[in-house]
Amino acid sequence: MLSTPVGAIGSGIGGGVELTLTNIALEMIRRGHIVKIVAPQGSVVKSVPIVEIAGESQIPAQTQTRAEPIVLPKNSVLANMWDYARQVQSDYDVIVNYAYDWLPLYLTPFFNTPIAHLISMGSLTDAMDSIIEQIATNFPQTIGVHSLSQAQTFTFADKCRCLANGMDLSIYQFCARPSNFLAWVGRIAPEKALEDAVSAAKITGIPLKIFGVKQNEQYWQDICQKYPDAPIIYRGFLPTAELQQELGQCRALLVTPRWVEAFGNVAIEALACGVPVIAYRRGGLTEIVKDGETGFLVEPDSVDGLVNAIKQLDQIDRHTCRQQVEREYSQQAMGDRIEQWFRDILAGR
Ligand code: HBI
Repeated sequence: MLSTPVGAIGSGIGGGVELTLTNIALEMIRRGHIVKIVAPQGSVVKSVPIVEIAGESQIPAQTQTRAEPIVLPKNSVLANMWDYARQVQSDYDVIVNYAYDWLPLYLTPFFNTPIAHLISMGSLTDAMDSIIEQIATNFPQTIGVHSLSQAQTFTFADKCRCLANGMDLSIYQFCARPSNFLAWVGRIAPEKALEDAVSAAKITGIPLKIFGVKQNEQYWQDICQKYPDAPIIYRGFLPTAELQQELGQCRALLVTPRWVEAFGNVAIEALACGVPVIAYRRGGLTEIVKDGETGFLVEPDSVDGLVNAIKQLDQIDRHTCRQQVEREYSQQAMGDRIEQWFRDILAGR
């Protein structure tokens, strides 16, 4: 399993992919498979063997324009990770790629061992779209995505395999009676539109707890200057065990993506704690939040929509939130989907 080259696992820079890779690795080991993770130097994943690879990080794809050419820094960690994979490929049945990058996709035909690509974001650049389409066409079933809406950002949605996502729910404690807080969780960057959640907190007067890496410091400063008296509490990037403990105490999680969120791990984490999700009707979240049952889907980019939904939170039964993730997004449910994916790829060979 080759991780994202944008940062070490555990740094938070890899966003949801870090959690997704770790959860799948642990679940495959639980099912008796032998798993090795290949990741940038400094990566830490408890109880999974890791090969750490040195080299320069890849530029985050979401900061690039559509026409951006493929760029590999000298001594690229991505290139080094895939040279390692080339050398050891015959020891494995399947290689799983978690990077949203051109190189692993381009290398697929050069490998003897089949490669399963878990594409973690929607369409971002022309170069990525065309190489993903090429592999989706020539290596059927090998392009995995997290949601139908993510697949639909590509012209070849029908060639994508929808896997949803899943996580170890045992580390998420259900909280029946919350305190008077709202929550926002994610990489603090423009595409995640934290400012809308801050604005809703200011209007409702309900304090907003903010969790996540300040990936864009200037963006954070701009929000603090624009909303100096908003009731916000920055809690930093917490390990999952601590995050879920505080998240569970909140009345709702606000998810305010400006872009098509491929899935919405944070929404699953909140629901697992019994926390309703109020999200823009955009991207993978529309396939997770059951409007009026486990939260609310509101008009994208509408702060008023967020505020109105916050006022209706008493309608939501927090037990329903936990029950939904147990049914659809447990480690076991995801493990079944992943194992079947690998089997179909091997059968297709
Ligand atoms: N950018 N180039 C590149 N490669 C990745 O693997 C990558 C990225 N940006 C964001 C990212 N991965 C993850 O944080 C999201 O897919 C969750």
